[in-house]
Amino acid sequence: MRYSNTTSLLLCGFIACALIAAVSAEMLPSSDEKSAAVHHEIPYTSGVQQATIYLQEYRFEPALTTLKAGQPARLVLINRGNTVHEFVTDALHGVVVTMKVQGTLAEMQGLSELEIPPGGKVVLRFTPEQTGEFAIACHASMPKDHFKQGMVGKLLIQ
Ligand SMILES: [Cu+2]
Repeated sequence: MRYSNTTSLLLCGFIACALIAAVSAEMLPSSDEKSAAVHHEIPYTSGVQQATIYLQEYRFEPALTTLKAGQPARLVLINRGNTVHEFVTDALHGVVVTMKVQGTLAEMQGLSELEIPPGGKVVLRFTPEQTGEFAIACHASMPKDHFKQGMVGKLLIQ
């Protein structure tokens, strides 16, 4: 019961703690919904840049996503493949990221790796800080090595 749907999305590094906290908070009675571990999504405004990246066998679509530094961003990651895919990047190192997964919100300092199950959708909110060209990659290995199959892309922050 403790590990329900949300476990299908496995997280690594910094975010593991944040997700566990968020999942725990989700289980609390509604009066406790405003637990410190769960943050409400930043309200949508017209100043938010938006992008969607689809993950599938064996590529990111589009392969290149461009965001502006200093402007709030909403980045949607959707696995439309038939196997688990990863979103691995250095672009969000040290950046405060609010992540929404299956209705659960969590805020974390930095994000380096996400594992997204088939049909899974993750919404990331953050303000890109550092400009540069950052690789995004999938290092999943089932049924074969996704990285070797060419599952790499770029996040260009200008
Ligand atoms: Cu993959």
